[in-house]
Amino acid sequence: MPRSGPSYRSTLRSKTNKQRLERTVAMSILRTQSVHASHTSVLRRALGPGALIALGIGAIIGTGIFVLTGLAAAQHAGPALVVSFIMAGFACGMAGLCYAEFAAMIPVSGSAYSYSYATLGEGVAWLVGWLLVLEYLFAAATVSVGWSGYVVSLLRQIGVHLPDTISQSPFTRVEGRGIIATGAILNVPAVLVVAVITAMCYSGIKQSANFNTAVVTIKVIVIVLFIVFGVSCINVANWHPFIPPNEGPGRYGWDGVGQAAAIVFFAYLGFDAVSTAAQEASNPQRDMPIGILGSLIVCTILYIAVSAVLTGMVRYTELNVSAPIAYTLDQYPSLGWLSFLIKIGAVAGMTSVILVMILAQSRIFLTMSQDGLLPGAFSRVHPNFQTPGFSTLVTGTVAAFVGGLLPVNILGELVSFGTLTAFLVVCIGVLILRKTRPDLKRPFRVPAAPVICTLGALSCGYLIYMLPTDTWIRAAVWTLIGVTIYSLYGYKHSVLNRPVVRKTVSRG
Ligand code: ALA
Repeated sequence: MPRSGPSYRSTLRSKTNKQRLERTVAMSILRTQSVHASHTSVLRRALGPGALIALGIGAIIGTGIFVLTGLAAAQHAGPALVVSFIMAGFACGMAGLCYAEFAAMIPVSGSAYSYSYATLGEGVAWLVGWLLVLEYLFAAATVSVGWSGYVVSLLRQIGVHLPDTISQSPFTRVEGRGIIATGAILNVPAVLVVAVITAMCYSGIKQSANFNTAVVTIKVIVIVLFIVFGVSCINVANWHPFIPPNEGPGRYGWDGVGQAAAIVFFAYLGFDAVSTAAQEASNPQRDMPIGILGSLIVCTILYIAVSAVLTGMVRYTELNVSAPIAYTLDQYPSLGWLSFLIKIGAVAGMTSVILVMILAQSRIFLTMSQDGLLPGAFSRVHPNFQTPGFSTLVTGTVAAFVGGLLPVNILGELVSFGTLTAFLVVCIGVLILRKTRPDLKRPFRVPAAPVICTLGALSCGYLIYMLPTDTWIRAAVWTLIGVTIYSLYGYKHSVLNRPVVRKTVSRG
């Protein structure tokens, strides 16, 4: 083939153009946002340290402790469920410290999305933002299904029977048969709870926070009552063998303890939602670390105590039920009164989880829209309520739709995948920013950062690895959809693409 002449030159030119285009695309995906590009707060600053800790506890205690503990103990860890809670709490503690450093330094509503934008570039930031939808929006939907289950059973206890056709998911996943129709039409209670909470989030952060604080008080009191009254019923024989011998992949032994840790990780999820309230905190530099770490510490202590008492009160093999704490209390006639209260506490707990998840998701959408990666409507703020109205309505509508149609087992693990990925990126992000911008004012610093951040990243990586393979496949499909949206919309509309902004873009 001749290496000169017009056709060779044209091939060469088109090759050079292609390389230039590839370079431009790579540079655009890697472009970082200045850490000073924090958006001026358009929301009401109404939250002090107490409200922020309550917000964290509101998002954390819910389905995980009231529903998933039983399955994790009965099928995976046995009495060593306590160890699984410590393992998951350790991963979250490391990530929580990293979130605290970022949230005090960059107090914006975008959470892990904004931190990635400042450190790892727009492409990673978009992906993290997209995966956060799995965490917040899907968690709100997942928990609404759990809420519906508890409310239906409570109503039944007082003589009100809701037909399955309007209180169950129309679809479910059956091992070996895939997703099948159940004959139900819609999970109406799940849709209703999301609709009511969305209306509350739409109409003001102060009301939402007050409601959350009241609900959190109820659920914490109920859990403390369980621990206090349950301790006297512990039979230490139930703790033997502490780690039952392995019976196959993920079933008891250390393998099972790890698998249970990946499952109960869901119970911790939500402390990071505090960081999305940074623009509504009265003094974010001081109060963000207090809110994030305070709520995490309170919940870790409660979880470890609950799992020890639970597995001490009954044999772990009996715990494979949907309401393990209420079931355990039912085995002790003298504690029957507490069983009803536990159900009330569980409903209260799940209500506040849905509330904080909807608040958090709408703030992430708001920030992504302010950056140009989502349409402008998402950053519209309601003139009277000072809440991101459109984002809240979209979040609530999609969550209600998903919660009304799909069962928990299709949604739950995806939520953990999205969250763990965000945590992993935040842990790495702290180390990167310490290197690239050591000069930045850090009101809170992760102690022994290289050790803590590396341990945080490794433990989150381990928990991702422990998630089932089909979750990986579904997450890959979700990521692919995200990449497509970014290439068709975000990439072109990014604020960093606008000439006037480009001048101010720097590495910090
Ligand atoms: N941590 C929250 C719960 O357990 C998501 O419901």
